[in-house]
Amino acid sequence: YSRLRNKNVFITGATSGIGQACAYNYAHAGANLIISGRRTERLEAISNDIKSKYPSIKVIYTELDVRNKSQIDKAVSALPKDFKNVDILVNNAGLVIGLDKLVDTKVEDIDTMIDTNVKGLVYVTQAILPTLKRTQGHIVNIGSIAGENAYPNGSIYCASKHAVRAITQSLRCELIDTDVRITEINPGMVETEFSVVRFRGDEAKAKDVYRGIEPLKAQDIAELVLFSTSRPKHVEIATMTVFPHGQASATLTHRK
Ligand code: NDP
Ligand code: 8X3
Repeated sequence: YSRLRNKNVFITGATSGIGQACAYNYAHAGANLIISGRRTERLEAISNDIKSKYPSIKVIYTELDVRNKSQIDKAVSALPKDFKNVDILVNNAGLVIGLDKLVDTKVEDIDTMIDTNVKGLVYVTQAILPTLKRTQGHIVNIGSIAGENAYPNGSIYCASKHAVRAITQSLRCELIDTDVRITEINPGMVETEFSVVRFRGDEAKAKDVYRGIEPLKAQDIAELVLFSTSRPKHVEIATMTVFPHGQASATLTHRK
């Protein structure tokens, strides 16, 4: 990972799960960090912890709701001088709410998923892409197996991740004559706060998602994010799909 040393990495949704694991892994590799999310107390705690563990790197945090375009534009233009040249953008912020049939899905849940997973990713990308063109940068979009397969009671989340896939592919075409690379990583089951959010805080229901299977850990995905962004300039990893052993599609699992 020596190519990552002194790079500036901007991570959305770094307060938990995959985004948080990416932050620690990039710090370990000697990259500087701009971590973001809505829960500032967590951002503060994580950035203090990273600073104490990795005193040679620079870390700042910025409160960011990816649904809020003007907040994003302000945060990006207010980046301090040392952090202005973002080299790597990890579009990780995302969520699922509920496991409901299409007809029963509440309007506010539809809006939350589409606004966060699709529009938020687009807004952040629009704000940072001009910089990435200057820095010969890299975008990593965290998609999902739900962007490759669709499953019952997941229509809106699946649609949002199919959109991430389409946006990634369109952008790769648009960026072909630039030095910006773009990678999509599509995980299967990863045990994070994802299912707790899906089931509105019901920890037992969330735990049951991973019954009889050893799920992926946030660390497993962070390793792929670092791998994909540390290849030589001529190597562009387009898509990585990754399952825990025992999962073969969004719906096919073998539980022991
Ligand atoms: P977590 O719930 O642990 O983390 C989600 C992160 O997204 C949090 O840091 C949260 O921060 C942030 N987030 C949510 N909404 C917003 C918002 N409006 N603005 C800014 N940040 C937001 O889940 P994961 O780590 O698992 O999820 C990360 C990504 O991985 C998501 O895109 C998810 O769809 C994807 N994924 C997850 C899988 C899994 O099985 N866990 C499988 C496939 C893909 P905060 O609340 O502080 O804003
Ligand atoms: C998370 C994977 O299958 O729970 O993106 O939707 S799934």
